[in-house]
Amino acid sequence: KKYNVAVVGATGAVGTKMIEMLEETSLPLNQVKLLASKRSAGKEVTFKGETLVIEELVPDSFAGVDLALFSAGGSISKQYAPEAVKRGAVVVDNTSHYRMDPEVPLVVPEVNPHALKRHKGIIANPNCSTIQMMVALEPIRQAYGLDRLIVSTYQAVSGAGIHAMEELKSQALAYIDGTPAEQLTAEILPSGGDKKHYPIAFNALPQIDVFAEADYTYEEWKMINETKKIMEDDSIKVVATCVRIPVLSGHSESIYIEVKEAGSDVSKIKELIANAPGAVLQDDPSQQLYPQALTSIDRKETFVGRIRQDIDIDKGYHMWVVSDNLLKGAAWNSVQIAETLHEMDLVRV
Ligand code: A2P
Ligand code: 11C
Repeated sequence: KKYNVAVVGATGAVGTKMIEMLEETSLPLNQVKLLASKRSAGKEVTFKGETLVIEELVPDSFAGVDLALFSAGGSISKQYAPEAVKRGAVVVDNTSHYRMDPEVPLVVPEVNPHALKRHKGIIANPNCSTIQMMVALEPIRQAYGLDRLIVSTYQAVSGAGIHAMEELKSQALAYIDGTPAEQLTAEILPSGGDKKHYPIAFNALPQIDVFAEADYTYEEWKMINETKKIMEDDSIKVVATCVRIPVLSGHSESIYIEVKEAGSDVSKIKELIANAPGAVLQDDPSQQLYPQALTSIDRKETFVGRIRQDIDIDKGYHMWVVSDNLLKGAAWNSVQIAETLHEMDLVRV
């Protein structure tokens, strides 16, 4: 069986990477269909040396499609994912729209591939900042249990899309050219959906997405709720502070965990990470070796370092976790879900 695959949002920051991941996938491919808005229809993209033309997304785009990867925003997924399923396609959705729907599996293949078995046509790809945290923490959870985690993020602008990347670049150039901070043009960040916009160049913005319950942002709630769903444990205490920084790609996270069981130590935690699927241990203070956003770009793995025991709490550990938010955080995790569906013979509605 060879699959017809559609990419929805093919011109975006994530969609572009989905195309790259499909060029290297082990998934047997027949046709690849690239979909975006009317604005992009007719644009050409090279795929494995061939020219593909972007088509306008309409419900009938999904006729004959086996697998559809969505990354064009929540409202597009809400409207078109059911259209794709109706036409027999399995949807891997990278937006937040379906993630907390109890009928929809929320999957990180290294953590809960078994959840794919109960899919009814739509599988949700978690938020980028959640995914890399799951890859790093799952081996520790399996060995010692997780009582609580406290995470602070340092997130790249590509998480907010291609236009946010352009916004950072133009502000940075303008600021270096002498434009004062209060005259920099900001139209997207911290959140396209909020009223006020602030410069991101040479700044740090403690707001990702809009504010929600108890003064946490949606991004923070995503990390809290998605962690419990993916790890299938509502008793894990999770809290997050999400911050945007002027980095183009590569989300970084400072994570504090407290494990449940006795018997852990730093060397055992390091060994767990070193052997964990999808994780790479980069931790040697004597060589100044630790994960960095820049060196994570275009890599599929999640990098973990700065692992230390807490000074006061026996079962407490700190670590620094970095991954390319457009790859493991989005495009690669989606294509990896598609590969896993194929391996489990689940590419059917
Ligand atoms: P387009 O380039 O035609 O606007 P990003 O997250 O990087 O901003 O990318 C968003 C993606 O979603 C782009 O590929 C964009 O296509 C696509 N998109 C936005 N609105 C629509 C729409 N109404 N129908 C289909 N695709 C859309
Ligand atoms: C960011 N994590 O970095 C967001 C992007 O729920 O899929 C992904 C938003 C989502 O801005």
